[in-house]
Amino acid sequence: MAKKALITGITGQDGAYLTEFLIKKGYVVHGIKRRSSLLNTDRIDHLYQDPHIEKRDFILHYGDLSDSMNITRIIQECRPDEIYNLGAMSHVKVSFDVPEYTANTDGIGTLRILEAIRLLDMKDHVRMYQASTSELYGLVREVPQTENTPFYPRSPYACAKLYAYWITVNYREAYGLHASNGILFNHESPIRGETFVSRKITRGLSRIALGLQDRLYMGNLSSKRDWGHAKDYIKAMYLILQQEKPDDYVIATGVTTEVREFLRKSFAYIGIELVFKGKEENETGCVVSVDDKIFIEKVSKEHLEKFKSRIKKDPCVIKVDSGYYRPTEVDILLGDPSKANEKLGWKPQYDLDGLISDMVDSDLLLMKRENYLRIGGYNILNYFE
Ligand code: NAP
Ligand code: G4F
Repeated sequence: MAKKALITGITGQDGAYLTEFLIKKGYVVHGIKRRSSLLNTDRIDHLYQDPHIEKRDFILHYGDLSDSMNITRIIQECRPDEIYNLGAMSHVKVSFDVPEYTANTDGIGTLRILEAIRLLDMKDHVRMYQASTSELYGLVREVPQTENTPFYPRSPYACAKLYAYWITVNYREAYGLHASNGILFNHESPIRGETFVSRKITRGLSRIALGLQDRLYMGNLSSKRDWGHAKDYIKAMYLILQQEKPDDYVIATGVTTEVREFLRKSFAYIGIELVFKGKEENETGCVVSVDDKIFIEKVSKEHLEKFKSRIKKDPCVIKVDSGYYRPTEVDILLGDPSKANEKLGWKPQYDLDGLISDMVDSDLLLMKRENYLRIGGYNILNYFE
């Protein structure tokens, strides 16, 4: 019998990669998607199977983490061997705008799954993964952060995830559930949501190079993150659930980088050298040189001259807009993944340069398509992410 996995948040970045990974391993994957007025399954459409086919290994259910009866019914019907709880309102800045919704989905949503497992008497049958986060460390108590570093959440998102973390530990200790937390540091990819900083940069850079946009407005350039690739991180989720005993693990690369440096590296990848001047709201990132050969190889010869003539008039392609600042910021995240290295045998394959090249290559392709549409007379929207 094939193993069955149930994934909440299957339409998200991690849900999509994990589904692909588990199907390749021979799993039958069930996923919970939200009803929306427009289809929101872009990231998993390539896996879609006609519901009329008899033996499917990919099945979607309508549902929502705010609806306990729905969650309980789906778990009862699927009877999964493994549950990956990835569903969440996952944007830190947005959580300040929708704090109650975030607490309900990200915090109580986790409780709803744990309670369903308990009430359905499935604790000896099912293993559960909780998508915990390095945001729990917030105002960090030590650098680097390990499984033993105390938490100090700095946003409604992190507070909701703090509850989810501890309720997972509590159900493990109180009822003997095989429930584990993966404390994952930031992980990105070509299918990362467009409003997270990495994707905002790689999309914005591609649009600037192709003349679809003049500049990028950014928030805090000095914060530091430990960035990895989502393709590596979903493997850690799987490994955590294959352990005989449930436990909590830090998943990180062990390298931290400023947002400013992420920008510099991304632009350099297509041959544009940026220099940053000024402070805080007055800081700008300006083009000081262009490597023609690299730009032509990555973008095109046609766009090189146009780009150069544009930056002659205004070389400052990065400006700061304090509207993107958060009421309370997490200044530095740096994870120590030693436990995961040793116990799970997990090691990331991608470094930051590999991540950036994957994302920029993919966004350049996407934006070239936008440019063809523009040339064909279609209306191209401006994005303010
Ligand atoms: P993501 O791309 O934002 O995906 C979130 C998923 O949750 C989407 O499928 C979304 O559905 C779904 N969702 C949102 N609200 C829901 C609700 N009320 N009920 C059911 N589903 C809901 O996030 P991700 O980057 O893949 O991250 C996966 C998980 O890991 C999240 O829990 C996140 O908080 C956590 N995490 C992420 C990172 C990271 O760096 N990526 C690091 C640590 C922890 P729609 O598509 O309909 O919006
Ligand atoms: O990309 P971000 O929005 O990610 P953040 O806040 O670190 O959260 C992500 O990682 C967490 C793991 O640590 C996850 F739990 C969470 O679900 C999410 O996936 O911002 C990264 C940094 C922040 O310090 C932010 O202030 O980049 C800074 N930043 C600077 N300018 C910006 C911008 N962030 C965004 N989103 N947009 C900007 O223009």
